[in-house]
Amino acid sequence: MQPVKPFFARSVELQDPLIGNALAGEMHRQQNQIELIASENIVSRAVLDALGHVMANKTLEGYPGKRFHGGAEFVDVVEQAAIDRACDLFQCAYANVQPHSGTQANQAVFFATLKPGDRLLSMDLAAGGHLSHGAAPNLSGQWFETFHYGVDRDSEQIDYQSVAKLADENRPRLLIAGGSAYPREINFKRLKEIADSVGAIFLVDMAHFAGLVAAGVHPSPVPYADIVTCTTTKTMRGPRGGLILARDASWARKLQSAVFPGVQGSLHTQVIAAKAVCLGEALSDDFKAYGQQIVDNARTLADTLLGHGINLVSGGTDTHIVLLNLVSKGLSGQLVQDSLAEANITSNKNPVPFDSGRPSEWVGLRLGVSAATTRGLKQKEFGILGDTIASLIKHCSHADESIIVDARETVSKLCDQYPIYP
Ligand code: DSN
Repeated sequence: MQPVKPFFARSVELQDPLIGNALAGEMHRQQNQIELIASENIVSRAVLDALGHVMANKTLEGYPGKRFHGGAEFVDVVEQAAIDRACDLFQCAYANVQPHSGTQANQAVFFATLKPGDRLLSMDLAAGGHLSHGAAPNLSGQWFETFHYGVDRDSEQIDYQSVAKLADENRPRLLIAGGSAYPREINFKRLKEIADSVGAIFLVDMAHFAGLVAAGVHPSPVPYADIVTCTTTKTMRGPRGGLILARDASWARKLQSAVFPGVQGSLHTQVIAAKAVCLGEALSDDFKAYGQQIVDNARTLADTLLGHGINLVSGGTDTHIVLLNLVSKGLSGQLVQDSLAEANITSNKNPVPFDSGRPSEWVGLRLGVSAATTRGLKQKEFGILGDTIASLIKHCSHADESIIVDARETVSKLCDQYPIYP
């Protein structure tokens, strides 16, 4: 017998030091900073095992039991488990676990439900919407005639009357709810009524809050929406990828062929395995407790920042997202993002409702608590983080190096106290 070739045994560190060092650097970065980007999370070792598995070698097209290539028996087990777990978790009759991302899940829904030139109505980007919901630079904005609804100027929450008016005036074929930076619960029942009143299909993109729905700490859109999409990252705490769900099977045939062969080819087999693991984790009681802790932590962070006189879009949060409006401080989101980064807290600048500037001029900062909650931080630690963030914001107007030194020490202690990955 020939010995196994070094090709099959050499680690990436030995095989490719440039990439190996960057991977090690990324591990160190994640271990030693507090992640507050709302679309990120820290996955389990089991999810990482699946992502790095030889299942990645397998090429397959089609669906379990109906493949175009041989050797599908183990991937079929994995994909069917992912489908069954998704249906169980979200109480729906249909699940497609193949979309490579949330945007591709949305594209498949568009392919199944719309023709080029059809109208869609969705939340605008500054109000918290998403690029793939008809934003001008996105394919969806170029191929469909898009109308946007926003939020009420006072409450900064969805203005349902204006959605109804826009729907009535423009008669969209598709009404979309959900986005990337809306911190409040959405009234799915009201939006379904609006969609029905104009004969529109109702899509909810729950990419950000899917994990909260899974944990039972946020209302589910599944009973109201015709189709639901989400990612398995963010609050779901799984691999990068998308899901399409529907409470009944009426769209199943069109959605199946819209994903494959409509907008995708071979499935990412190892990602499907990781999705199955993450969906299994999300069915556990531990995940329910995790979801509740996310909501508790986000409220603590919001209350702490409000206590420091920092304005929050909509005045608070019902989800994992806390969106700061820095306009009264005379600061840009970029400046505050950079200040937090100096203390090893990672965040992102964001538009706030009615923000019309370029990204460098946006006056919002989006914070999300899911990843730090995965580390184990609870309300007490989020109170400390809120105080630290408030002092870093102060540092932006009144530079004081001791603030950075103190904040770095606080973050370092939290990271040591709540380590990730041995
Ligand atoms: N839409 C981006 C975000 O929310 O950060 C990526 O999912």
